[in-house]
Amino acid sequence: MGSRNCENRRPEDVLREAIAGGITLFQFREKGDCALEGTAKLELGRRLFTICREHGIPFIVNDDVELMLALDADGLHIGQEDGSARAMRNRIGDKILGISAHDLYEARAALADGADYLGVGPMYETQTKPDIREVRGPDVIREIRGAGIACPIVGIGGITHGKAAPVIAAGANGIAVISAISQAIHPKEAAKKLMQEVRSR
Ligand code: 3NM
Repeated sequence: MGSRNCENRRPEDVLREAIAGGITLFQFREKGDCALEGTAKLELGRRLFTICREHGIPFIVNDDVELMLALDADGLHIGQEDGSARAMRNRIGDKILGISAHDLYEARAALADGADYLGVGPMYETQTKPDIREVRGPDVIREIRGAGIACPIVGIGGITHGKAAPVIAAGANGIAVISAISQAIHPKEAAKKLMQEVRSR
């Protein structure tokens, strides 16, 4: 999540509520129209990182290795279009490296390049990311697991309450969501319900 996903609320408040609702990891993803850049992005990242630290929540930076290194955050997440995964692995040492994968081929390549976990999506249609790939649903995760890949996997893309369980049933360890929490009227309650659904599997 980043500032663009929070409508007219402060990202700090949304994050605090999400943590109170039980999220287990946070990824700072400052993207989209009018996304913050430079010092403003660094400062928001620092404030959100501080909140995560206070609550023992790992903090991953999306697609900005310089920011990740500047904050000494817990890890970096990159997509397929974000440069060489192997080069990123070399730059961040033993920090967490997450890579987005959309099929078995990309999953294998990501692990060969040093990914610690995979974000697999899009599970469902979503308005949050304009340039998503074809929606193939939880079956992609089933296919990756079927090939013997045992690394941590989170499903992502359009996951809302009621749609998390099929993702976990397909073999994911968890789910990654933006709007289902950041756009909820009560982010804490939204996170809590999603967590219950994930844990009920
Ligand atoms: N990556 P929401 S889908 C950031 O398919 C992102 O790789 C995706 O937001 C992928 O939970 C997505 O609001 C958007 O749908 C996730």
